[in-house]
Amino acid sequence: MSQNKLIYVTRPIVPESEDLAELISSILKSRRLTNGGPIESHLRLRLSEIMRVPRLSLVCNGTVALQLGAKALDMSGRVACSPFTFVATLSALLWIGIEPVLVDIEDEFMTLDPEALEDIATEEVSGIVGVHVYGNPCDVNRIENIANRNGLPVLYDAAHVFDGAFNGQSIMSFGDASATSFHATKLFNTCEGGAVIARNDAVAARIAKYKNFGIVAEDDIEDVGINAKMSELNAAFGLAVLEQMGSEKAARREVISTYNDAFKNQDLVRVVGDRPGLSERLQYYVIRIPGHGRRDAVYDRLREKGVFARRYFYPSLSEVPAIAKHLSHSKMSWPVAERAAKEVLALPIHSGVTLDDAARIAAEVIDGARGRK
Ligand code: T4K
Repeated sequence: MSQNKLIYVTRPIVPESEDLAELISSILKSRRLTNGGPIESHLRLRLSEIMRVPRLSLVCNGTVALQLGAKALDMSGRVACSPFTFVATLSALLWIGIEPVLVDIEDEFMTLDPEALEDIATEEVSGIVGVHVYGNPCDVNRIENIANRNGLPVLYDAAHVFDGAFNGQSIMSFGDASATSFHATKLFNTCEGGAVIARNDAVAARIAKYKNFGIVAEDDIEDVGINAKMSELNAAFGLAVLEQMGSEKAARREVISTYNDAFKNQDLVRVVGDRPGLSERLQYYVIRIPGHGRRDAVYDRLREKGVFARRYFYPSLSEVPAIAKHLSHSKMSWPVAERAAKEVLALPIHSGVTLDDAARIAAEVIDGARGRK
C-alpha cells in the first residue's frame, strides 16, 4: 500500500470502451433511447438467465424498485422492517406513505430476527420487508412461515445480492418480490439502475404497469403509476459491464481470502460470515470490532493511511431523528441493531486492491483494534 494510494470501499466495474462504443453506436443509429428498447430487453434476458428468475423488470434505481415492489404487493399503512440497513430501505417506504415498524435483527447475519418478527407480524402490519444485508439472505424459510400464517406479503430488499444462491435457489426468488440495485457501488452496475423480481405473473404485471405511469395500452391508463424505466444508455452500460464480471469476481475472491487468512484466530475482529447454504458474497466484506470506540479508532486510522473503509450501516436507523420522528412505536427497542451499527466496518474489496494492500489493511485493522500506535 503506497503512501499516496487512496483506496475506497468499492470501485465500479467499467466496460471496455470498444464494447460500450459499439452498443452506443447502435442506439444512435436506431434513435431508440428509452421506453423498453432492444438493449434494455437484451439486458433483461441476460440478467434473468444469470439470476435464474423468469420475471425481472429493469428500473431506474434500487430505491424506486423498492417502492414499486411495495405498491405491487399492496403494502400500505405499516410494514415490518429492519432498522439495520441503508437509509433507502426506510426512506423509500416513508416517501410513499408507508410507516416502517422496526423489528430487531439477529446478531450473526444482521437480518430480520424471526422471533422479534413473530410479535409484529399481526394484523397491525400490511407486509414484511426484509433486507438481505451484505448479500446474506434473511432467514427466508422462517419468514415465509410467519408471513403465510398471518397472510402477509414479503418484499426483500436485495440491493446487496447479484447472482447469489441459497440452498441452490436464487436468492432473488424468495418472497413475493425482490428489489435490487445496480448502482455504481454494486458488484454489477448500470451507473444508476435496479430491478424488481416478481414471484408470479400478477405481481409482475402490476410492476410493469406501475413503472410506466399506470399505462397498460396506448389508450388505457389503468392506474396511477410512476416513471421508473431504465434508459437504453444505462442498459448498454450494464450489458458491457457483464463482460468484465468474471475477472472482477476472481479478483474479489482473492482479496476476501487474504482478509480471511489475516483475521483467522483474531479475537478482537469478527468477520461477518456467510449464512450456511449461501453460494458466495462478493459485494461487501464486513468485520465487527466490539469495544467502546474501537471500531471508530480503526476507521480513523485507516483513513489516515488513505483507506476509506465505511461504517455500513451506522447509525442504526432507529437512532436517526429524521427517520425516527416518523415512527409511532417509540416504546420498542432494537439493541442488537444498535450495537451492530457501532461495530461494523466494510473493508475495500475490488480489483483495485492488491493482495499486498489487503494484507496491510488487515494488519492496520488488527493493530488499531489492539489499540497499538
Ligand atoms: N437498499 C439497500 C440495502 C441499499 O444498500 C441501497 C443502496 C438501496 C436500497 C438503494 O439503491 P439505489 O437507489 O442506490 O440504487 C452508496 C450507494 O449510493 C447506494 O447505492 C448503496 N446502497 C449504499 C450502501 O452505498 P454512499 O453514500 O456510501 O456512496 P458514496 O458516493 O460514498 O460511494 C462509496 C464509494 O464508492 C466512494 O467512496 C468511492 C466509490 N465510488 C462511488 C461512486 C458513486 C466510485 O468509485 N465511483 C462512483 O461512481 O452510498
